[in-house]
Amino acid sequence: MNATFSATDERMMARALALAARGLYTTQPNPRVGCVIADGDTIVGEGWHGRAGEPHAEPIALREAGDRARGATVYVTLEPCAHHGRTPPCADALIEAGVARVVAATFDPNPKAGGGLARVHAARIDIASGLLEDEARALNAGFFSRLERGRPWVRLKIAASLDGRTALADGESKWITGEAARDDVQRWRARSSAILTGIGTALADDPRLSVRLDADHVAPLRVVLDSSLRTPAGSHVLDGTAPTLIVHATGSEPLDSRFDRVELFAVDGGSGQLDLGAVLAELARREVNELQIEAGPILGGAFIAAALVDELLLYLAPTLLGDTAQPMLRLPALPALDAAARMTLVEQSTCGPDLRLRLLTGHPDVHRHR
Ligand code: AOF
Ligand code: ZN
Repeated sequence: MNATFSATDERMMARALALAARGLYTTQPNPRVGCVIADGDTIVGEGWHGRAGEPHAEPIALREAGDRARGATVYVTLEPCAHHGRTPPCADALIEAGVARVVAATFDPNPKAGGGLARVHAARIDIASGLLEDEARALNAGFFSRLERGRPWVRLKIAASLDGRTALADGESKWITGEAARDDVQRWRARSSAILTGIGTALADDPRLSVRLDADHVAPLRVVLDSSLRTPAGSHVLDGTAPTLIVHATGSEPLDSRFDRVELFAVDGGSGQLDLGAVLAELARREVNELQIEAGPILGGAFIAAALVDELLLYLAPTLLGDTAQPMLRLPALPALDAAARMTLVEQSTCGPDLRLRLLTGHPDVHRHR
């Protein structure tokens, strides 16, 4: 739709996006959605979706607006839903409230919920869409990825020295980056639907893959790729303190009670390498929107080589570990320099003494926001 938007429209939608972002850590598996109801330049109601099962953004804003919703403009960061899901259809609530115009930043890719704009339009209410669409999609990159591509948005987190080394030759890697960077990682974990690691890291570090953050959040699914089920008894990931999925190769079946408190899933792994596409498809089926990979150079390299990484979250510590230390990623040799894929640097900041870079492997225009 090629609608034209005023400066007020833009300001209101920017506000709706800021409200939507308040659900960053809590809406899983739902998208983060914000809504502003305005009478001209005056905001009369605001709302955002907080948690699946709780009200959507629109009814919250409508409640605040009360009678002032009649004849007003509704700005919503995702097309209003037209379905009876965990809550009644927002499109119907907007029609009933007698609003004059509904502006959506973007369409809802969920086939079960979408179609609300058309329904509103059929009730002779003005509609428009596409305002701050890139920003709205970026905020829910995982939700769109899951519904449009059938796989999560994949973020690979790496902490390395300035010379790109992630551990000493003997495997020691605690701690290359500082506390501020490690706290920052917790926030990226908290917004993720799942955190994935490999058996190498599980054996070497016994990670918890949990979120240690004061802010309210939905605990991410812990995922370990463990082809031949070598995760040792007593590992943190087997402790049952968070939902956990151990992915193994078809044919290697558990014979003991180590895995009693977790779920198991088998994928093809004939050549000793699990089918990563099948892993991602299964995670999408489990409504994983954003997946954060925190793994060693072999598994990280395999995801990169398979072109399954969307975003690189890279922390660089101002230190040098030298060429006997372990590399950032194991990748197949390149035939020539110009065969190396270029990424797009979208953000650079510091975390205490360390540098944080965010890079996208794909479409730079679509996902430039956090
Ligand atoms: C909206 N406003 O604030 C959100 C929407 O299971 P339910 O009922 O919560 O529905 C979830 C679906 O509704 C979700 O997958 C997405 O398509 C849409 N989310 N829609 O109108 C909102 N969060
Ligand atoms: Zn809704």
